Amino acid sequence: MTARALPLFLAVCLVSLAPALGAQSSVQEFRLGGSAKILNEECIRLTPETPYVSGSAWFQNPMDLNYPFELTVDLVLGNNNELGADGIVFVFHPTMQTGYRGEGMGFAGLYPSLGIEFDTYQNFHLGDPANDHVAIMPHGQAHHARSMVGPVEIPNLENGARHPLTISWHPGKQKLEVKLDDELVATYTGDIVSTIFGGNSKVYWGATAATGRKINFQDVCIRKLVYALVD
Ligand SMILES: [Ca+2]
Ligand SMILES: [Ca+2]
Repeated sequence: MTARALPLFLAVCLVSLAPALGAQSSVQEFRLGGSAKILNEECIRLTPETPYVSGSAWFQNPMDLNYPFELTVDLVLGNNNELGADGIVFVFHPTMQTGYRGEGMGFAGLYPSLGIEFDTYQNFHLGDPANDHVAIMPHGQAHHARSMVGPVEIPNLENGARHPLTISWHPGKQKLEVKLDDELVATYTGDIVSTIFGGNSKVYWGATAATGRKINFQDVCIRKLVYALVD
């Protein structure tokens, strides 16, 4: 090899070490549990308008948090504002396991994990505010005294509309951002891989939802998923 050829050789090596980025939008690539059902080509209905049910949709491939990701979906949190519950949580966890349901929305008790909740029902004993809210929460701890970010109160979500949501992770800046309805609603800065997942960067992600005495249909509609594939 000549000296001139060496930089090109190194560049090819670096490219081949980087994982492939996945970008797709198929509801077929989720493992469904509980009440979750495919609604159409874009959307999964996590819960129907039925009391005391819960559903989960886990993306079938893990991703590597050492690389950036950007998950763009629409959330639909039903039509019942006064009589609606409970909300949707995006969960990151080393396996496709779902946590306790009901007010825990499929997230409670799951260790180690990171959850981003879109909560539409006030549970006083969990420190929920009166309004719909967003929070970033560690390890399945549903009480907001433990929240990493929030609860951040937001306008009513239970209006039947699609609410665009982008969750993005920038490992270089150690920054997790949550954008809902084109507003930045939550930002967490920290080393999630080491502080939450004990150094393990390979996690699955999914959306879980539940109803209680109060009910809503709750959907997640896939728009664009960009993430690093795990080797
Ligand atoms: Ca709640
Ligand atoms: Ca509401």
